[in-house]
Amino acid sequence: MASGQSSSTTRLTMAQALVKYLSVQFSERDGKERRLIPAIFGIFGHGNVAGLGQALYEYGQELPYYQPRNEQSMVHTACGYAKANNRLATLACTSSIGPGSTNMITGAALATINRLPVLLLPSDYYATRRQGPVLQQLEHPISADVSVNDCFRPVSRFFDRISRPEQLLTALPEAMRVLTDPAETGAVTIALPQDVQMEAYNYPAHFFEKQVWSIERRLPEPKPIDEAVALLQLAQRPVIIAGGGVHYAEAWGELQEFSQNFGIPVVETFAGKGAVRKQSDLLLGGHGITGTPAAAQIVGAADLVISVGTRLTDFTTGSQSAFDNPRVRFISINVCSRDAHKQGGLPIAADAREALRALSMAAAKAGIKPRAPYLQEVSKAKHQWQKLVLEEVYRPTAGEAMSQGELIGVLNEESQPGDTIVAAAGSPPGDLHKLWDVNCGAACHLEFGFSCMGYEIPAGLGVRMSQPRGEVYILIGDGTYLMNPTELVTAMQENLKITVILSENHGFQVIRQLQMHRVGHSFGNEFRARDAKHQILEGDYLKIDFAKNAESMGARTWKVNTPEELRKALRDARPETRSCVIVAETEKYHYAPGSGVWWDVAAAEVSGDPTTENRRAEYEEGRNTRQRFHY
Ligand SMILES: Cc1ncc(C[n+]2csc(CCOP(=O)(O)OP(=O)(O)O)c2C)c(N)n1
Repeated sequence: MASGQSSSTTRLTMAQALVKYLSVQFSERDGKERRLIPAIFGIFGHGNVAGLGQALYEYGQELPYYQPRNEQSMVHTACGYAKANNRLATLACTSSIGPGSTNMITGAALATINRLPVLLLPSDYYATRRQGPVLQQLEHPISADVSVNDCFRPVSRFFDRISRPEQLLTALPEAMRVLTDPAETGAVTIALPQDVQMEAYNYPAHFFEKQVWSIERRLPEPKPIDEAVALLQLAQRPVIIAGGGVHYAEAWGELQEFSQNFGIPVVETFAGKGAVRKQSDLLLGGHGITGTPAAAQIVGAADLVISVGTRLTDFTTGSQSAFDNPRVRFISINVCSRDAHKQGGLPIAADAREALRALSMAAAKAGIKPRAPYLQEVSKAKHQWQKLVLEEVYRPTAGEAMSQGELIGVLNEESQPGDTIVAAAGSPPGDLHKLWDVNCGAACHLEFGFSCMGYEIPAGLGVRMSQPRGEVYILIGDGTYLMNPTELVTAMQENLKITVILSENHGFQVIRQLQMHRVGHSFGNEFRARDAKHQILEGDYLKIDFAKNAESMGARTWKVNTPEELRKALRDARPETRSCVIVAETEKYHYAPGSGVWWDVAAAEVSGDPTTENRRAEYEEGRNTRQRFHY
């Protein structure tokens, strides 16, 4: 027993101890404390109703319970909440055994891939095994201790199974440590065998005393800072790629100062969208496959790429084709050493805010100055792109329905400081990455690490739980809406207002666009009936009344066809207290202008179809002429 700890104990079930423990965990950063896990979502079944369900009923005063419609969704809500809180707080999720648990696996993968903390509490088989195989148990033929929950292992940053109640004493502190470690965080899964949840143990009383987990700001070592300054001195064309780490470290001001003081343009990843918050001539917007041509041009010619808080996925590196300058060097600032070492660059394993501060001081001391001709070039690229947006993207095209670009233009104009826009899959996140202008003051919440269809509405609830005022806009395609609209019910139940803008273009059109590039034929991506003659899905477009569907769950709805109607609906929706769904008809095959960045999606190597053969030839040409490896 540690000194100062009393020997008194409290007799509780494992589930009761878990609830009491979570109720007194706090996080702290920069002197500010907050509850680490202020609420729990869950769907009960035989695996948790008499265990964790009973514990929440008796001891859950400080851990309010929320009821979602689907276990996958509740993990998305927790991720949305964690992202909106810059990873300083998250939610817990409890599910029953079997399908309830496995429904959470997609959410776990999303959390871990996006480096977002979530605490998952799937129920598990009977630890005693006295009762023989129970309902929903896997019964693995050669590994008797394996359950479906073992599927969480590869998608969790920490996994444990509590087969004795006292194991909580070591499992929970480790779970909290991982959740609050910026380099390790992700899904933390504690599987709870159904019988052990109800078993009692004499827990030490101090286990239930308030505990504060400090979220570290890892300081950079002086050596890589000096080396980075030496690279900056040599660089003629530096560029910064800003990732989600800028948000999580709340390094917005430091990033803008560093960029401004030394004349270094900034481009953004999806997670980094909005990293530069104030008007800046040096901000070139989203970069990569769905980025702006201005960003692609400047990154392509850069001789020094400074990544800040990004994992550098293929959408950013253009599958390693985006950095054309043969002398390009890389610096990577990242709290996660693995990410800092990517691209064979100079790693600065540190918190983004601390590293940018140190780098700024060292660069100023070394006399680094902006280079005027480079700044002119950057400014020219930016203004050409802005002109194209105003003259082409935000203008109607005769004979066509409203484009998604026009829709985003209106939404951007109607957004206000304090609003948040959420998107995750299909063309909406890509178009927002390219077009959304953060100068309206609204936050842009893009999940593109997993790009999971169905994240948007539940994540919007998580955003709303942390943002009581302002609109929470959710931009989704019709395909994504159909995959997971039901958290609208939770929105009504909890009075968590969200405003969904549904872009109705009659199918998985973003995938059809890719299909036309890499196959050359449309197949299986549009929402069309089976054609009687050819027996394929090329018949009439399906008639789906999305507004009625949303109305049935209690939302106020609009159907709009023009930018003016959309603007009016957005204005009507703002003062509305209920959740709103605006269904906007958009043009099927009208896309925003490309960035010119290549993406490695191969076409079939052999085919009897000349169109597909041509696509393969184009693909090989791209791969052979554009892709390079950096190590
Ligand atoms: C859960 C999930 N399944 C499949 C995909 C692959 N996928 C990416 S975008 C997309 C189509 C999205 O359709 P929609 O929401 O209508 O958007 P649009 O195509 O109109 O942009 C699909 C199927 C995915 N990202 N997530």
